[in-house]
Amino acid sequence: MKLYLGLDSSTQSLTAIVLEVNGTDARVVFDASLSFDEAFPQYGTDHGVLPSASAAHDGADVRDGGEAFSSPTMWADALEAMLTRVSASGLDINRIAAISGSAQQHGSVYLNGDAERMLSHLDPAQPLASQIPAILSRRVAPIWLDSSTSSECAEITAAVGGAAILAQRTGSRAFERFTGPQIRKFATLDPTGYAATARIHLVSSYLASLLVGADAPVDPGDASGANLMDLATGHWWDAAVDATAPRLADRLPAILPSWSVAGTLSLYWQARVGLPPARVIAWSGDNPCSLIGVGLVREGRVAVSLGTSDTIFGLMKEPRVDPSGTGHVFAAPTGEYMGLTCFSNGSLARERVQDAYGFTWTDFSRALEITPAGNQGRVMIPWFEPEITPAVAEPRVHRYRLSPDDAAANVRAVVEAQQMSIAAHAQWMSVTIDTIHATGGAAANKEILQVMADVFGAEVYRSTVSNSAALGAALRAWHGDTLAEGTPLPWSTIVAIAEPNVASRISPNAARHAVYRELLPIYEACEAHALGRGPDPTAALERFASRA
Ligand code: XUL
Repeated sequence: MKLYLGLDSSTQSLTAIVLEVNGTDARVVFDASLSFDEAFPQYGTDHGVLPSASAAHDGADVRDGGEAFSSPTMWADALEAMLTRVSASGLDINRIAAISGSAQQHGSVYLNGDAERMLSHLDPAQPLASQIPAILSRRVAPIWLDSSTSSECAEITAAVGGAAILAQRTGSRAFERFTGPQIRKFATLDPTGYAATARIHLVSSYLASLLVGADAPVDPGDASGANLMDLATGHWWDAAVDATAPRLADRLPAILPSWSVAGTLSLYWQARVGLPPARVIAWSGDNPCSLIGVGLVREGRVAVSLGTSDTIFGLMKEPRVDPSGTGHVFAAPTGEYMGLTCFSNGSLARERVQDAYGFTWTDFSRALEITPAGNQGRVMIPWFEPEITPAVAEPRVHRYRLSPDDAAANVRAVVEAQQMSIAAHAQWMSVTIDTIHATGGAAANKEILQVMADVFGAEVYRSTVSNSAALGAALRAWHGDTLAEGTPLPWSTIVAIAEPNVASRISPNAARHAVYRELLPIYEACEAHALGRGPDPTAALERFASRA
């Protein structure tokens, strides 16, 4: 029975999952995580991010606020620690046939001209991390939490002919955290550092390069988080590459399909931790890997993650693009596409309402139970924090026909607003959603999931997968290995392990779904009004409240 290793280098931690595969059955036989802050205090990270003082590195690269960096050396340290753990796990590691990985998207790692040669000659007598500084042309890596590149976004957008063209070609308008604007900022503010850079990797392709001891490709899934790839062709898009930085094309890795074999686990790892010469399948971003890890390999199934922020994502057969410019289209590891839209007022907004009334989660659920669907036309627009979707810089909570004193109605209002907002802002995907896999902390709340089912008119299942990105990486390793062996398995077989438990199913109620179908356009009118783009919707809400 073969083993497949999936790694997930996220913002705060490195996770490894090992699958044991028997024919078409897979089971998890190893699952471990290490937190960067706890395991590597010497880097001084806070939730995986370097403190700004230490990020005030080489002098040239510091500008006002919004910057977020992490350490490529720390990620390498974590990789070695985790592979050592896998090796010492008691598993028969010689059965590891393939390894793949997932990484936080958008982050970039800058390697110098010696890197490729040095990666192929790593010294197994020395820890990996001690050999990393010599291959870097930039000590730190900007990551997705960085919001400091607004001017670069504007410059790139103008140079390619506008936001609509950039979104149409690359899947997203320019976003501060995306790799292209980050590269432009480095090239502009530190031209010497940029000149010394021979290769710019994404976090995913950097870590894959460390495994194979060579320059690994990036996959289309992660490359589509760069504002640099032509989504339709899966190649770097010359216009965006040229608009971003001088001679950037020479510095970007090759883009190869997600299932490509990037190489073999290098002699360094074989000698240092005793792992076998397993195939290394191209790494991808955490969102494309999660798509697989949650089992979303057909259009119509989406995941809604109720975490710190709320996110909806799902497979799309065609690369449709969000005309409002808030959603993203990434390439999917299946060779298709995925849509993703993120909302920042997730758990935080739910908790703010809970705290305002001194409610426990039981009280919160009870409030949902005793209030009717549609909340009698009482609506909240819950922008407690700046919102990503729709873009709202100045946070403010808006209430329509809703008294702040009515605790139960406010609980229902926040939950209904979140679900209607997710539904409204997922319409651009043009996917008929029949099944939702709910993940994240708040998915434990059955009453919230009932509102979700009723708003979407879809079956909702609580996903039991705890680290969907690492599981997705392990499943991609399995899939890539079967292809390389000439015995490919269909994706539906590969993701069977992620199938949620039927017992967790929550079905929509037809009458309540009809209420939300009527309310949704009025909710959108409330949002437009709150954004200052539409008339006061109170009269429409009065009519809604007095119906039947
Ligand atoms: C997606 C995004 C995050 C990162 C970090 O666009 O910025 O989900 O991938 O996990």
